[in-house]
Amino acid sequence: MYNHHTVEKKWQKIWDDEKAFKTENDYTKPKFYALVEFPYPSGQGLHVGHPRPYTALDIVARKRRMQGYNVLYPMGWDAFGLPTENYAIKNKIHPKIITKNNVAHFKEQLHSLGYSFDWDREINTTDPGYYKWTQWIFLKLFKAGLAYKKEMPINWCTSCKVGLANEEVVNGVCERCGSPVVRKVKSEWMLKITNYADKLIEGLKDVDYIERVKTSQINWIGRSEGAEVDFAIAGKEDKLRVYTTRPDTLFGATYMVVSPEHPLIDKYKDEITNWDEIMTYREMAAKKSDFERTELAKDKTGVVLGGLTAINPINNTEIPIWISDYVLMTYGTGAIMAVPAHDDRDWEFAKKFNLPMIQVVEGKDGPVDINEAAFTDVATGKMINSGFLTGLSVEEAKEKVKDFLTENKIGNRKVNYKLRDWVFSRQRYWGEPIPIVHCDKCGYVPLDESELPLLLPEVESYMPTDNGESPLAAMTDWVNTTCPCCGGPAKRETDTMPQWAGSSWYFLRYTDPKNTEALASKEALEYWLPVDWYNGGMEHTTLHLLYSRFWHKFLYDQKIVPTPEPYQKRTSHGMILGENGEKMSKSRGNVVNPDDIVNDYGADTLRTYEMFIGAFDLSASWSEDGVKGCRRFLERVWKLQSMMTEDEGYSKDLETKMHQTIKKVSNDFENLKFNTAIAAMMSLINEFYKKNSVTKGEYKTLITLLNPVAPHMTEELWSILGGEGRLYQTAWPEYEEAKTVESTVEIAVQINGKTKATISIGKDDPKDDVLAKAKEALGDKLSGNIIKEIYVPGRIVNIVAK
Ligand code: ANZ
Ligand code: ZN
Repeated sequence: MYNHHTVEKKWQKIWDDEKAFKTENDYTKPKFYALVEFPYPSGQGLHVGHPRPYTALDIVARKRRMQGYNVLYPMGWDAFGLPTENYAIKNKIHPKIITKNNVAHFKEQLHSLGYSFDWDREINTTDPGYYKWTQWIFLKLFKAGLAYKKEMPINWCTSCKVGLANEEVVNGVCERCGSPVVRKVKSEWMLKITNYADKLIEGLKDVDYIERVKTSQINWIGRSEGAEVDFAIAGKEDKLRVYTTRPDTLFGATYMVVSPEHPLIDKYKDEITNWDEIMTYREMAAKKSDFERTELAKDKTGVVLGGLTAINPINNTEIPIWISDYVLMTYGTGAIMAVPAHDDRDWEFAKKFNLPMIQVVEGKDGPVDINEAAFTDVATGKMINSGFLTGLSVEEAKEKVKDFLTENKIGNRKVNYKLRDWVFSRQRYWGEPIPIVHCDKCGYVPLDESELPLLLPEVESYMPTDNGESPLAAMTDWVNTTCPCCGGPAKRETDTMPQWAGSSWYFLRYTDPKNTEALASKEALEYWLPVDWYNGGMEHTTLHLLYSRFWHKFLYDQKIVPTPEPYQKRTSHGMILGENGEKMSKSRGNVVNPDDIVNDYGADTLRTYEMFIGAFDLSASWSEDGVKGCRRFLERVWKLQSMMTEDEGYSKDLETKMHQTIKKVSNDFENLKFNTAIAAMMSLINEFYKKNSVTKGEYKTLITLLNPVAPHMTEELWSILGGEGRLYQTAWPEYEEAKTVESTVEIAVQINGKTKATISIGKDDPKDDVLAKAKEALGDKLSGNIIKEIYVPGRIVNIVAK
């Protein structure tokens, strides 16, 4: 019987002692940098979702090592963040201690799974030696004008008492705790990720990311091309500027809408005839999130601005101005020209308030009925009711009107982005201090680089404050300092960085984790970058993945890193759900603890199971029966010992199958098709069991192929079989293409299209031989006159007879 307890412990110890997976500093070898997202060391420990991506790239890393690559497969801890801080508050333990304990637990669990991480390169974002460089990058951003402070309404989580980035607010509630998010005006550090919007889109052309990651980054950045147009306010100096992606529809603008927060409203306070109504509406709108406001399905609301009207600059028509919350102050100019005939939201609004519609684009057969819905098709029809634009296509009209706007100085071409600058301040304790001081005379002054790391001071209380200040603000000794610029009294910044900071560059640190002079040496970065393969969760596509690409592109512009993109390839795994097909959670009582599986069935079984559970990119439901099935498979591999012959070669009848299996497993591992690779190995051992025999050569090849998936058991078998050295150092098996195709095939022999016999022939046998063999097989069944003999090589024989 195979005993996983002793075998797994034994090999884990040997690998540790031998430093088996220590990455070489040999920069002459071809390199392979495999990366998985480092975990947040939560109090819950590892869950069964973690081993799926970690095992997947462990397989690829192990295979590449066997193919002669110098492999970097590192691991570390993304350890700053709210849950630890919240736990610290509740239990009155320092977050540092909690982090240390959680990391130790996580590490032990990962170790028990036999991953080939190079533990000598372990990093932790909360180590001063690490966050020194996070702060250093922040200073570079600040000096480049990409970090700035801004008074702004932020998303404030009422329970975590912390400002959140837009990305962290999901359907109006805090992504972490589910509590309502309200708006609060605060002065916040911001990073100008918007300066990199175009580069972040462009760069996607040069990398090998799965399609859904690319599309969702592109949509998130939300680049759109259009025009800004100035509408005069009747009888006033001021103009109302709008942003539109459809300037071609200018003749169809029948009213305007400004956001309830639009500054022009306050300016004309005294002239607006229904001020009270406007105020009531504003208060109502302030309570909604952007998400609620722009939801298409939402019933449209609004109030007309009494006493003010606008003039459409293209035809001098006077049109009303409304306020409505479906127009956001944070996008474009906060005002729109409404074209109800051709825009869905404007259409709903116009229907509700009985506003006129003018159709300016027709369908392919002339004007269409706009009574039932807006006509949004832009590809088929021509412009109508549009003065000098009439008769043009939408595309032609767009260009023509943009020229007209520019020439007449009533507008200009304009590109807009959905992407907002990154809110980088957190009013919390457990994060990197921002290395800036504020001096009344000199403003915001960066610390000198020699002062880094700026250590997180010890505090009495981590409690966030109700007024929105960080707990650091209460530490007056730490806060009061001198200005690096003028030497006068100054105050330290008390906000800390968001958790996304440390993870925005961690892949750089792994290349040279102990460097005290630089975030990593030039040589290490030159050699290891870009990361060859990065696998991580879909949920990080518009957060971590975008942020880290931004920092990397900035560091590239600063000539600190040698490549414009950090990751050459990005793939993503599906979730592992409970047995009931629902997300695993304590409240559903369907959580599987990986420690239990390792204990009961072994790490090799858990690894095999998580790879066999289904297509890697799709979510899959846990099944204990499935785990047992994988354990049985491994036992069948183990028991082949009893039927082994001493022949070091492959047996004649299985030669093709052996070459086919090597080919399939090699390719499937590289294409994340672990389940089919394992299935191929299962099918191979079925052949051995059918014959009740396996040669030593076949057995060795099988365990070599299986080694990346089930490293402990296969290593044990290797030593039992007397294999040379260690299996993890053995060369990956080769296959010969020619030997992967069956040399003999079964083909059907037909008379007048009806199959009468089958024969076995050599693929390259000459036609005459095949026909002779076919006729012999038909024997008496063939009668009458043969009219025609057809042979489709390697496929079929058909004899036409009368
Ligand atoms: C007139 C028009 C006619 C529009 C038409 C669309 C269709 P994207 O692609 O997302 O950039 N818009 C502009 N600013 C807005 C704001 N602050 N809040 C809400 N909506 C806003 O969309 C740009 C379009 O969204 C703009 O083009 C504008 O409506 C609206 F047949 O202008 B359009
Ligand atoms: Zn100063």
